[in-house]
Amino acid sequence: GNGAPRGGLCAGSFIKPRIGTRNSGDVVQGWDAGNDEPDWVITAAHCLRDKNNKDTKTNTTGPEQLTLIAGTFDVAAINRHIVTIGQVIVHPDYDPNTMAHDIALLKIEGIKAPDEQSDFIPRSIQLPARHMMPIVNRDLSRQRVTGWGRTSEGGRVSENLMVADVPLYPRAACQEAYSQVGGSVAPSQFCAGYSTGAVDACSGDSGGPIFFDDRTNPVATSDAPILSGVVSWGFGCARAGAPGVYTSVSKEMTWIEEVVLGQ
Ligand code: 4AZ
Repeated sequence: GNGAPRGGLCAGSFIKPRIGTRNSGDVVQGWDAGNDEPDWVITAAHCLRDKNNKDTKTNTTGPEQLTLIAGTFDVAAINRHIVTIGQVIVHPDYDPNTMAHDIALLKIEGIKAPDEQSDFIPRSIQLPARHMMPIVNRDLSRQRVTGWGRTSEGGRVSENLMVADVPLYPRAACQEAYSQVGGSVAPSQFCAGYSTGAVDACSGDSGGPIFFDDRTNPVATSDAPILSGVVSWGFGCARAGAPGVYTSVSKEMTWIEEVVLGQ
């Protein structure tokens, strides 16, 4: 996660592209949750835009304005990694009005380990392959969202990482619900939550991951966690009929690979 003292609190996910070769010599691309240091952070575009500045050429937060911490569940812990960012890349089609393409990439310059031994080392989460929906063989009734955001609407942000499990919300019902409050849900977004509310992401969780983690699901086949979405927005938090809205990572893979693999 990252905490910017002068701006808002947001979260993010580490990724690392892995380019290798198969026996045949074909180049294959993968997005492994590897042991190597991550190269990039995926977060939300709205975490990096100054709302008071409407000039899209100048309103993006610069790398030097970001404080990014990692390797800890407790944001106040001293044994945390400090991540320096070299480049901030906001999705070119990010629309602050509809929140479409609310996604950004941060190029990692370096990761400084704490002097005190930390409990956790920064690792990356697996991304879906290009054009492949991340939902193959995954349990749609249960995706896991994490963050240090508010623990209730209007409540306080959390010092410790919080976890919530939410089901995919039917697209038509989500579009219908948000059209009534003047919002919209684009094809590059999806909704998750219960129709009765009660479990949700909230402000401060933005930019962080929603992912399939079948390792923690007793009724699913076990596999590596895979990032399915980025926490983006919602009408309040945990309200009935107002699920969380997420940027779909699988729908953004063409752009991500373009940036990260330089294609
Ligand atoms: C926010 O303000 C925000 N209930 C993030 C997620 C949700 C609502 C608001 C989802 O960043």
